[in-house]
Amino acid sequence: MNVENTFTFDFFQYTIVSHVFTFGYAAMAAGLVYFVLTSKNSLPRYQLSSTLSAVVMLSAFLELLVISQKWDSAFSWDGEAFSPTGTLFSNGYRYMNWTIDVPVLLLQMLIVLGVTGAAFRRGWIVFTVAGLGMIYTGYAGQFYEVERSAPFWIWGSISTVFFLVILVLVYRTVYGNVGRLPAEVRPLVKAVWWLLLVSWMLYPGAYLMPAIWDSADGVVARQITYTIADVTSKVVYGILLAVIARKVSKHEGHDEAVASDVTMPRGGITDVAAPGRAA
Ligand code: RET
Repeated sequence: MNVENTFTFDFFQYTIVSHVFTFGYAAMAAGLVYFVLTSKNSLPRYQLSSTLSAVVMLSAFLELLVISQKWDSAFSWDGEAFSPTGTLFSNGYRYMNWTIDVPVLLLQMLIVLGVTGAAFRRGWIVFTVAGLGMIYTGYAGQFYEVERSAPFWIWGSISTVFFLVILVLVYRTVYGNVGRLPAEVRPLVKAVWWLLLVSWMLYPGAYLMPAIWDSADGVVARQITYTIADVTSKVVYGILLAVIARKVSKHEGHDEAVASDVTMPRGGITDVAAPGRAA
């Protein structure tokens, strides 16, 4: 049972959540187009990362569409407010979506940062095991969020231990590999760490929201938090990795990466476009 089902919502609260969900799945659909169409701009060894971003986009698109439909059917206007219909809204779908997305997002990082061999296999195993441990213990805990009894706190704490393991390994992966990459992408690689840290921290924040702000407004804040977390940890993160992959590919002379660089001045075009110059 999630706290969403324990409140009635005024027109603004209900509608804002509805709109936020729509933004969420629209962003995933948009991301899907971007990742499919730009994957060839990088060397073949990085293209799997774009494919994996597309997998993340499709799974999140479907999950957010379902959750949005649940929201619509879980509440109806009774003349004064949107009140529960008896059909339950559930954040549990999110956890099932993370089962796919968390291991895949971390795998993408290993690919783009050029981790290979035994380090790649070890990283992939630790990320997957710790990721699933984090998700399923959190999933167990969220069933107790209404009463916030012991299991809510115990499962939440165990989940946090797995989360810390992941963060340590992400930090080591980023800072252990940044030096091998071309100088121009190093700030972007460090940005991967900061983006992941900040965007992933929003999820435990959303888990704790019922304990911090147990009201209809708290529900609105929680769904906005989840949506910001989803768009930053999946779409923005995927774009950042795609840009790093393209820049490294360009550095290594990959034709498509050179040709698709929109920031490179091209003689003829610059001449025509330059204002105040005789043709
Ligand atoms: C839970 C339970 C409470 C404690 C912690 C949690 C962490 C969740 C995280 C989820 C990340 C999800 C991502 C999904 C992208 O698709 C499970 C809420 C620490 C970090 C990145």
